[in-house]
Amino acid sequence: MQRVQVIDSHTAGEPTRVVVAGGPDLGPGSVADRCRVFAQRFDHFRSAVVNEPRGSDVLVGALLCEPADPVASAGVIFFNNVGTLGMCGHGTIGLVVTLAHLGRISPGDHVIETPVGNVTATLHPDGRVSVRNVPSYRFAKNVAVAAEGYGPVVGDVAWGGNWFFLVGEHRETIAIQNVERLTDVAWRVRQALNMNGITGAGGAVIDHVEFFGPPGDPANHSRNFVLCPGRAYDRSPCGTGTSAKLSCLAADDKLVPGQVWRQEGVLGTVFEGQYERGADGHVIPTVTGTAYITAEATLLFDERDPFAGGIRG
Ligand code: PYC
Repeated sequence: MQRVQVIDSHTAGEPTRVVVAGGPDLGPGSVADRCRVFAQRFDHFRSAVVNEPRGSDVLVGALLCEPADPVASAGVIFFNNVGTLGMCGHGTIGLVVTLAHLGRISPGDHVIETPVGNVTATLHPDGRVSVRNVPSYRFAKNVAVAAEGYGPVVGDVAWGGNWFFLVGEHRETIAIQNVERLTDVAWRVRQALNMNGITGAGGAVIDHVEFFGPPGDPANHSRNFVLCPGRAYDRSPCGTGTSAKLSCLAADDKLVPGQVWRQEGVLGTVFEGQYERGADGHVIPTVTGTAYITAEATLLFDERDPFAGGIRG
């Protein structure tokens, strides 16, 4: 019987499950190196932690690791129902609140090593967390794609720690009552991108699709719907998706450095974003949100259980 200790939380409605003990030995190397080992050799562990019957499609896992970079106080590998993620904004907020819950960190700045670079998380005295993300940028503007059964869609391709296709003009209503249709449309867009060879830099697969619409609350600037790689939608405004959005706003001169962008997600929860200018036309986004602990648990993987490795779609 394998025992895996986890702490669950949600950030603006989106769940994170941090593996704090019982994870696989990934050997030496950077977190990026160990993420490759995790993806190649421990996919059953990924699936066992986040998929049914112990989890669900929406759950994002976070494997806490020793950092290789001496400036970092923790390392993390994020994963979901279908694979690993580069970075995860809501997950980093959940991780920081988890580490505070365990008494391992105090308010202040904490460097966290991720597979796509270091991020700095600030735990504020009131419990909010700001994540200074990896450099983000718009890769391509106004890219047209024909989604099967839907028609042409125009969007921007941007990096915010994961690859996004951001659609501002469409005929959809961004509302929780409409998530099944939004999921269907966004999935068609994603398939069309992939089938037409539309990628991020270096041929990277665009695996997140983001639709924007007017906010429900006039105090905010926009509402989004984000479809994640495994066809689950993000219940939060998506930290890496908000970072990608900030890079597009900066590229269009619609937001100046330090100006706050209040991004609502489909549930109406909010991340506050702002950016600094980085090198090579990139921006350094900072995204702020709140997470709450929902469970402390020990997962049991019984070798006799046919679903010990989770139910894979
Ligand atoms: O908050 O960056 C994020 C995220 C990515 C996938 C789900 N949430």
